[in-house]
Amino acid sequence: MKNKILNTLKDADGFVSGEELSKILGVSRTAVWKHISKLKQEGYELESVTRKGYRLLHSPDLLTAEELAYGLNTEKIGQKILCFDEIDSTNLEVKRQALDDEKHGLVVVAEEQTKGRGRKGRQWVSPKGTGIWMSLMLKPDLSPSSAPMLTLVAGLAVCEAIQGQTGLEAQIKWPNDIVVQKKKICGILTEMNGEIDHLNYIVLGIGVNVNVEGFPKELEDIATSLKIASGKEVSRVQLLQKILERLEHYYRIFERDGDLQNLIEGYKSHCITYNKEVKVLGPLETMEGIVVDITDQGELILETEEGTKKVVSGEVSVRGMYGYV
Ligand code: BT5
Repeated sequence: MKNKILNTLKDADGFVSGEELSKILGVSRTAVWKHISKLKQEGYELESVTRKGYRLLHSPDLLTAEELAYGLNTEKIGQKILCFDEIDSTNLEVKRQALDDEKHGLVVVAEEQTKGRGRKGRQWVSPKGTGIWMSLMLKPDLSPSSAPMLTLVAGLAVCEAIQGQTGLEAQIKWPNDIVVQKKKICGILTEMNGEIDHLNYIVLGIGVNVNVEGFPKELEDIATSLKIASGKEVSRVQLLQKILERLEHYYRIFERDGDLQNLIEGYKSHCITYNKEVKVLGPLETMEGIVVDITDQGELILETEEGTKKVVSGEVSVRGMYGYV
């Protein structure tokens, strides 16, 4: 009911009388008034004027299912959104949801993560109310080997959403960092559940430092937020919606093609690792060279002194970034 009132006021873009609201919703005017008071308590700024009714002046930037659903322009991704005030990790929650056979496109969002994770069990700092900490469940009709490519698909989507929403230039550090002003603003963690030859589902975790104002000492030199970089507060609701919309668009192309053949040029144009001198910490060896190409499977082609090498995964340091000189 409260949401219906909210959506009616948002759609109206002006005053709606108490009488009209009670008619539309089929409840008494006292009930309408009670819901309005509740909305005010939640941080919505509402003006009430005698004989005119109610008008919505400002919505708080809360990551609630209602706020995120209003105006979201996607068909599958985000058609169900679960929001938590606090959670261990949104990736873990998607896995728990999967036990109930959740559908493709489920999105889990939290205001705060107490055990936010990066790759290889590293920590992801996720302070309350200032970031987008979310995970998606995706069920592509593809083989397990295609899973890592989804990190690149998501990177492209986040990069464009950030640029579109803030005007800041965002770049991708292969494979899973989004970088603004040479510092990390977003990390992506892609996990897979499946068997050797069958993919059950993918958990795509995305963490964006939106309005974070400060970082722990050890991250100060490598991390930034959209607020720090632009000097302005950024709407998490609008950015999250944009990310989901761009992601659905690119995901469709990726699922149709089964690889990145139609996305890789766009990816390269944002990729800070492309055409750069890098050091790769692989599982077996460390390599240095220049990234001369990125394949349709998302692998780096590295020109080294010992010849051309293909990099499928690993930690990549780009010269001039994050303290690598
Ligand atoms: C990542 O790992 O960058 C993937 C991060 C994914 C986070 C999202 S949030 C929603 C979802 N739920 C989760 O539990 N995780 C996902 P990696 O490349 O391993 O980078 C981790 C490293 O980034 C850490 O070791 C720190 O050095 C640094 N780091 C930690 N928190 C950060 C932050 N908020 N901003 C920038 N850098 C950070």
